[in-house]
Amino acid sequence: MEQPHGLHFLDGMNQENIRRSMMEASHHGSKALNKYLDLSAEVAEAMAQGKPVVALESTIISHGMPYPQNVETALKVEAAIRECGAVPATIAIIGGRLKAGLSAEEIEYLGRMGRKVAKASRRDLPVLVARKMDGATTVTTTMIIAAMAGIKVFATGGIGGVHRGAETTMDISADLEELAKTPVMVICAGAKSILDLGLTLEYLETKGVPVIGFGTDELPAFYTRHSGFKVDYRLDTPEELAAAFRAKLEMGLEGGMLVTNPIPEEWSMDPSRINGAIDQALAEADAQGIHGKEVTPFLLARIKDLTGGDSLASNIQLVLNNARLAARTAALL
Ligand code: PSU
Ligand code: MN
Repeated sequence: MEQPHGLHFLDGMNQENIRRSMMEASHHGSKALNKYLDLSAEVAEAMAQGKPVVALESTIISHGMPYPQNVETALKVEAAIRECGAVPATIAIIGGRLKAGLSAEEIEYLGRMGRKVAKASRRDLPVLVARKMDGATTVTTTMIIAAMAGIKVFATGGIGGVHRGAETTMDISADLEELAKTPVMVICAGAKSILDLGLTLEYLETKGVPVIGFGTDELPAFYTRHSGFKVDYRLDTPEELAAAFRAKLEMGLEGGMLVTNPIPEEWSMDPSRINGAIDQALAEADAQGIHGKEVTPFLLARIKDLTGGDSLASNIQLVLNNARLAARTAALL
């Protein structure tokens, strides 16, 4: 696969031209299911042939990791999915088009733009599309676009949830609502303790979202394998994940399924160190009055800085681990 371009990739080029050429390139061979949706040629072909496809989000690229590791990771994750015999469909909004399947240039573009790209949740879609803008998709919008494209399995790092202090801020991620209504299996490494994990599980229970531990009875806490909270069910194989999700779909039960896959032991972090960084980041966010959609990106960036980049290395490994499980599971659906 082509490596990300060097630092000069966007220099001196008019952004509008780049966007137009990217759109023309990916209009080719795309099969429109929804008039706003474009599948890449590779994803369209895989869907037509019934090959396994795994959706990937793009906010993790633009807002979740720094450049250039974000682009390198996104390409590595795609390669890992291909090695497992599935086709990756990285999802984003480019020039107002909903995209399932990005080119390496589009991934580079989102990675370079970073937090200048709109972080697009469900409420952002109408205006971004009407204005022909770009947007990086969160778990929520990646699920929406994956479902439009007919993709059933989605791998990411962490999901949004009920924030600590939500009883006064009402900061509850739209990701939880989407899991309640959109039929996509989301494979993640649990949730970071920037969230209130107990309240997040209560919310998911109310909304009827199954929370599965892959090979564990305990909800993993993203950087670590332990949170002290139990999952609803432990399933041990991709076959069991596929069977449970198929049963859900065939019963006509709306909504998705949350699979939490613990970070591999060798990459898990020391809990007291990571929790110290999380507590400090939370205190800084509070002192600086960070709120709304800025909260999660602010915390992710601060945690990375406070751990001297170690959290980034763990983050990359857990995403790869989730991508491989997603590819194996998608092959069974
Ligand atoms: N948690 C992570 N990494 C991420 C995100 C969350 O560990 O990159 C991103 C995902 O795109 C998720 C979004 O859907 O943040 C949630 O944002 P909010 O809390 O504003 O709903
Ligand atoms: Mn929020």
